[in-house]
Amino acid sequence: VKEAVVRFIRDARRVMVITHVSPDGDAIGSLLGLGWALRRLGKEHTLACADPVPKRFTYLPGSEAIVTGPGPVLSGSGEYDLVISLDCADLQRLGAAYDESLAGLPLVNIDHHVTNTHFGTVNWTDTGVASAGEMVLELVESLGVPLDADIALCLLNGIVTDTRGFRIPNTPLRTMRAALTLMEAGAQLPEVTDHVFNRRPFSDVCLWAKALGGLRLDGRIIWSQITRTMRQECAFSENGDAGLVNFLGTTDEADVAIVFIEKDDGRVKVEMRSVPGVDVSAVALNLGGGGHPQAAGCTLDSDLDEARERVLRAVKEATKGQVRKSWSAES
Ligand SMILES: [Mn+2]
Repeated sequence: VKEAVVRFIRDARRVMVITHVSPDGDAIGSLLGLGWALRRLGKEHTLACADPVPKRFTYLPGSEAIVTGPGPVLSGSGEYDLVISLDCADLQRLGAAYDESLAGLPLVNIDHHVTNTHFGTVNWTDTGVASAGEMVLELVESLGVPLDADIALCLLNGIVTDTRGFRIPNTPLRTMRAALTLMEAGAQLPEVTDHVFNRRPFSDVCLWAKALGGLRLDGRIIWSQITRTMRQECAFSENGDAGLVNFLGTTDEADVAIVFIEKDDGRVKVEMRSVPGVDVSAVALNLGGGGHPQAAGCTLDSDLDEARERVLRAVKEATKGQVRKSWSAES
């Protein structure tokens, strides 16, 4: 399948590359890494995302060239001959960046999520890697593009984000090897780690303070919610949870952490994390979302109260009988 992807890219003249809404460090990193590779190949291209690049990733080379929303992302996009989707489990996650003018074009789907719906003309999915960044690294090698420090930095940003700094269980050894390759090419791991984990604006901390005020522990589920009012009061301009769900996921007494986020359009975004042994990806998929066994999410067309009740019920049902894996157990 990768060979087919390489062929599509080689044959293309103008490429539109899109990553998912509410972009994380792997979305932005893999988008920019592939962008640099296309530039080295002399391919005209546009890098797009429906939501703005989070501030902590603007240190990545080329990030200012990413075309973003809110609102319509593209205009007059008729001249493209190939669309590439990166780090995206389904078509809806491309959001407003995948507009009607692109719908007739071949679509290459490059992703590592278990819940990928194979929505592309070509679907290169690999659930054996931790990040889309690693898939782009393979692509860079297959395309014969020399790996330079710019590409390496962007792709390492993806790996570090999706492995949470090499801390998630079952980080494949090949992921560690890919990281080493990127470091040998000039990417600085401390620089990436600092930007991904050690930087947050006051608006994030303010939001945590407000959200933690309504914290609940319900059985083995810890949850909290972020309202529109909280975001306004903290001048928090993004649609995410500022990483709160990862923090809640560290609670000893909980197996599942959930943050309910009231979006500007009134819908509710649900972020879920779970301990190894407990799977939240199936629940997310059932509710129209997707993700990984230990990190998944969805967006619901209902108010906060209704969304919360529905999700809590579904998670309790789905995780019944599942138990936290202990470190001595064979993984
Ligand atoms: Mn990813």
